[in-house]
Amino acid sequence: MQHYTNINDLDSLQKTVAEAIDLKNNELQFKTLGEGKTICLLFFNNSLRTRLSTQKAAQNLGLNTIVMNFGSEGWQLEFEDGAIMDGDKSEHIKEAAKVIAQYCDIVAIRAFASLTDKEKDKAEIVINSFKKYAGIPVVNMESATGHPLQALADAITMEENKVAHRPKVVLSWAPHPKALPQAVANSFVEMMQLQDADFVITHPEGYELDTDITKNSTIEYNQDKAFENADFVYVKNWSSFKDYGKVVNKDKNWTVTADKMNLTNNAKFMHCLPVRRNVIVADEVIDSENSVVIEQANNRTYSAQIVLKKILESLN
Ligand code: SN0
Repeated sequence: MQHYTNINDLDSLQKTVAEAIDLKNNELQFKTLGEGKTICLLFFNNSLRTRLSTQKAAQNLGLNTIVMNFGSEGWQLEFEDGAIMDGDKSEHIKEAAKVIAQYCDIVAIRAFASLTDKEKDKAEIVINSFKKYAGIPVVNMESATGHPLQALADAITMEENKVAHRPKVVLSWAPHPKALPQAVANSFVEMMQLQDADFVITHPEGYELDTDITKNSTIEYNQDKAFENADFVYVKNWSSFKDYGKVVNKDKNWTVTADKMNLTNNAKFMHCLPVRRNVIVADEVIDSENSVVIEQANNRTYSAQIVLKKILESLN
């Protein structure tokens, strides 16, 4: 595998999940694979799990890691071709990417959606510019439209908690005070499209995700109905795609409570974290035995490690 910027970069999701679980059982089995090689982790936005788990994953493979909080410490980058750089942008991506590529063998990038310019976000300017100019493997640590390392960790977590029958999996929107990206939800949808499951997306009207991503996935506007018989409930807020980046509804009735979970088939509660308690989910649910959020976060290490392993194998 050359780059990992989308879940579909994996040749087989099911095989990769099995390999990740095998790694988890013996995480140092490839501890010399990355010897003498370096990964740069560039953060244009905040992080807890992504930063620590990706660094841990790299370390388990013997890779050296350089972390940079580019958003607060780097020069402001210009991405437009032919720009007259007389404003606040100090450096062009053409130089920055080529320079960074001289210091490392893999570059991993976190650059959230602007939520102001739909076309630019959809074009994945940051990730694609690094792909174009750096000439080394690029890993997506949450871009404008996707968070494929999270989706792979979610697939691992679902495999570990699987039920005997074909599962019903619900992706539910929940309220949030701020406008958040659609990236986590998008990658979860793309991952679910590779699974054998009864998959339902539920959100209030106006929160439809990009139809280029959801394609013919089932949408149910009644959250209670969607939750009926669910085996997994994946909860996430996102801002409107249609009314791009706007918060068009903060309806408290969408908060996931014990009453809502009682509609399900004893479903596992999932969330990528960080989560706003008692806004997205009631304490009684996230603190319950059915909550697998801490396992999801643990699986971020093995999701990153299997991806880095595949990239390293293609370099060697
Ligand atoms: C990010 C998002 O894409 O929704 C990262 C999730 C992995 N989440 C947030 O920015 C939450 C911020 C907040 O204030 O709750």
